[in-house]
Amino acid sequence: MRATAFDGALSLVLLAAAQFAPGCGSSAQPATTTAVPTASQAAAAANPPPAEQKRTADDLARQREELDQTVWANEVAAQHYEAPFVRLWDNLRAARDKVAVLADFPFTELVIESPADSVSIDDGISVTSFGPPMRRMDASDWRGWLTELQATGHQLVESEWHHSNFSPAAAGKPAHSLVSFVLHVVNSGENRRFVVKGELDVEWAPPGPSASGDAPAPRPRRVEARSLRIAQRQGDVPFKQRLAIGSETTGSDPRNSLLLTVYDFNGDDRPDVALPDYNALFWNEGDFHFLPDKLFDHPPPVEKRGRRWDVAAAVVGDFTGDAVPDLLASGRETVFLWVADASGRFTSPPVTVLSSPEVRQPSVLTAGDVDGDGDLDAWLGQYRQPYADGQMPTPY
Ligand SMILES: [Ca+2]
Ligand SMILES: [Ca+2]
Ligand SMILES: [Ca+2]
Repeated sequence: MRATAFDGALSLVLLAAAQFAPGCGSSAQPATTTAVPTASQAAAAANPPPAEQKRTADDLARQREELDQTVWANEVAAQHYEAPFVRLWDNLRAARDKVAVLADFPFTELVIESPADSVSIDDGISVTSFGPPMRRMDASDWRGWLTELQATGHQLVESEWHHSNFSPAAAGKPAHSLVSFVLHVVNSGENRRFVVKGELDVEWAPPGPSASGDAPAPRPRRVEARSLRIAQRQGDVPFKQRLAIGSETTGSDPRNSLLLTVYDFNGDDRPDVALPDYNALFWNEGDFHFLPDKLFDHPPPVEKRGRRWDVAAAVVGDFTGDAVPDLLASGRETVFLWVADASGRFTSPPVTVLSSPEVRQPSVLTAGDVDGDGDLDAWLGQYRQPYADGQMPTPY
């Protein structure tokens, strides 16, 4: 089917098939279409008698406990063992003296590969890979090495740590973890930046006795850093700020904007900048000059919060088939389409495309011809509430 001019009956396909579970992809499940209950059914379901509520809660708690001890047992153990790395990451983020935090990380033996090959890639960046021989350190060597790095001007700016694999202790073999990490290090004196990536193979010490009766805190016995790569570059940072769009043009601080939309709205081959949630448009006049303007003549009729529309997602695309890009945007409960006029301006009031209850907590909106019939379809991803409708995120 060829795209036709917009006639008020927009053939928008909203695929709400990917509602997101918080924090963990493995809990995500495709949403299914369900019948909407009547108001009285919904009220009865939401307010069962207190005794029944307690029974339901007790059942759910018991079910969770059973699953944690069976299906999720390794996951629960993995969460227990990763605690030292979670604490390390939290402390590094909070600390000014990041070296002191690293120096305090408990372990018995640390094994690190040695620098091997180095290759130059684009933009003056060199990448060093590591390999044998292995260098062994105890806690005292480790602290000395960190002090040396600090004395020569190296500063840890930020880091990431992810527990990517866990093997529980079995058949006399200790528990093992694989932790991937990234360190961003700067040496201001040398105007040099480093990105260190690698994996830590962690052998956990056998759990000792615990005075409190709780499971004792896990402690790494041997930590082997491997697959190390260090990318480094000397020189000024290549990106420099050339433009700041301030509150004088948007009425409030646009740093709170959830949406930055870059698109050539008037077809002059210069990309323009729009903040749909601030009803702001900046026409690109070339050489980093941007002329502030309103994006919509008719801003969203509802869901205003302060001077900003509480828009969750937006996408630019020609939904009407006249070769002029339109703008589809979703608030918390309504999806609107602004149909552009021939000059690319949004002068007409928006059309309501979809509203609650189908629109619940939209997070992302994109478009493409999903069904291959020649017109543009839209895809709306929505946040999936934990604990809603009996859904439990355990063990996450
Ligand atoms: Ca333009
Ligand atoms: Ca259009
Ligand atoms: Ca289509």
